[in-house]
Amino acid sequence: MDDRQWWKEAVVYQIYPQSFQDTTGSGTGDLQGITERLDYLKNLGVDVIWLSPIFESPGVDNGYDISDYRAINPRYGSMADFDRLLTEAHRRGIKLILDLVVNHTSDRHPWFAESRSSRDNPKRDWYIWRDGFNGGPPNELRSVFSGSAWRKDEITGQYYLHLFTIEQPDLNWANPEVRNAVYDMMRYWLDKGIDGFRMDVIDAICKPESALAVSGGAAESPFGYAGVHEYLREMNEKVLSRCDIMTVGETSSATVESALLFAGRESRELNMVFQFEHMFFDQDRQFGKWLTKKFDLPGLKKILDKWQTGLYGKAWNSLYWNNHDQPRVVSHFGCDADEQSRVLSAKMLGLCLHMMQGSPYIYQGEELGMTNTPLKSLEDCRDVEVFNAYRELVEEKKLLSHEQMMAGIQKSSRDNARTPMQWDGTKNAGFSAGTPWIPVNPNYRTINAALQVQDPDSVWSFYRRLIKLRKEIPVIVYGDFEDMLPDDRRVYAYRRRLEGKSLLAICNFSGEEVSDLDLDALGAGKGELLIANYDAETLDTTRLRPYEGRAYLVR
Ligand code: TEU
Repeated sequence: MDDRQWWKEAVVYQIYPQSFQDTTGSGTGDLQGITERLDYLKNLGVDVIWLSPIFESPGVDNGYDISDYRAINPRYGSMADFDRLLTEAHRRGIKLILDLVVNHTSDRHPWFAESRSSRDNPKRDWYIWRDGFNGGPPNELRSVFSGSAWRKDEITGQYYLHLFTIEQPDLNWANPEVRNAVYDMMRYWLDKGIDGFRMDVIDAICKPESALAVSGGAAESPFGYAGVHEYLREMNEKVLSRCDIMTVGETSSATVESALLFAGRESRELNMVFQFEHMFFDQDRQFGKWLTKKFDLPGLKKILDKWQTGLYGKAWNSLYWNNHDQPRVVSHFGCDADEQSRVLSAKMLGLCLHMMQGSPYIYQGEELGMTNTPLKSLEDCRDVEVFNAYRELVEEKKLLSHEQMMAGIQKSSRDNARTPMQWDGTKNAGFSAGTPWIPVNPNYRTINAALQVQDPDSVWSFYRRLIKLRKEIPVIVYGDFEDMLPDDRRVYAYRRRLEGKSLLAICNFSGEEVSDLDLDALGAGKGELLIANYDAETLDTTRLRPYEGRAYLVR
């Protein structure tokens, strides 16, 4: 068995504070609201909460543009509110990790104000400045949020690098002063008692010269540049290794090979990483998330199989379908066309993920089977990524029609994940007594926590049972992995084995009945049924009903 660690056995719940619970009527969630909902999370059974950024920020990218790493955004409350939240979480045995956003700061951070003030300011080299080329940007590097990754600053006439919005200038990690300032800030929060970090864009913090050259031409992307490992080993040695904490890197460039470095048992960098292959696999090569292909289960299985087997015994997987950047999984990989399909597919997706090897992450509302939200016009949207992409693809370059872009926004916009948590059927789903910063999903009267917490057949109760199983059955956490039907286009069936025990998970991703599989041959007949999304007495081994999910323990 892999060496036992608490973070390997933990289930993490991601909270997007802006949309979780508002207690002041501001229309924005706050820390007091999270504290008031801790018993809900304890009841669900999660072990760790990850808070998306709560720090001082102008909010251009909803808090991923930080202007003071040691101050709480007053929209969310005070440092006393944070201290109370941390105390109350720990009192309930729930750990708390923060979102470390140090690839870039806000352009309103004092560090950047100094850096941009003059070419010889002592903090000039805390950010990445280059001369232009022939009257334009230094090179053709592009921002993730559309357009050039270079912005000309009139004060000194040089360009600064921003891999995201122009309001998010990239820090220069090659400068040891920057690294030490980040490490000091990390220690500040660790000294307050937090239990770890989720590290934003951590695979892009090291920029090779080939990404920054003043050439006017193509430039190498910094995402995944190998130099990052030197910085992470230093961070581990100087900060992370001194505490019993959990760390997860957001690494959209990660491959199994690089993950073995980021999260390898011997690599002394991070505990695990978020890979993105299963999130990107159905995206268009040219238009990315704005044009997605039809769902392809074999494509998804191939990726997840590779990660399950590629890291086993060498590194640790994170497991997620959702976060604040992804559309709701029941709308993305399941079916939200009718209530029965929504509930069945939400449970099946939960079972498929939680029976795998790795630490599962639940994004707020996923445990309710929350769906994408109607985004019929740009007025329904709030995300800077959407507005930048629409301007570039529809208005400037005319590469997509308005209708094509709106269809892509409906399917893939991050706003789908950012509508308020649906607590109950009262005004604004119980999220706020004021006007929510983003409209509540209109289906909140039928999809909300109040309806589900008491209902043993709800998605919420199913997720609660999945979490409980993980605590009771070691093969779920530490077992190996084998895909039993790799070529089947409808069904994901895999086996986990550990010390003579084996677990079998069978998931019908299709809305059709499947009756041509020998489930007995897979071991279904001999096993003890652990959990299923149809009534146990109706199961048989000759068929799988639409979106049917089952897990068996085969002794
Ligand atoms: O996201 C980084 C990242 O990989 C994004 O490009 C992500 O793929 C994109 O948002 C999907 O459309 C992190 C944060 O999770 C995101 O919310 C921030 O906007 C971004 O970094 C900048 O901090």
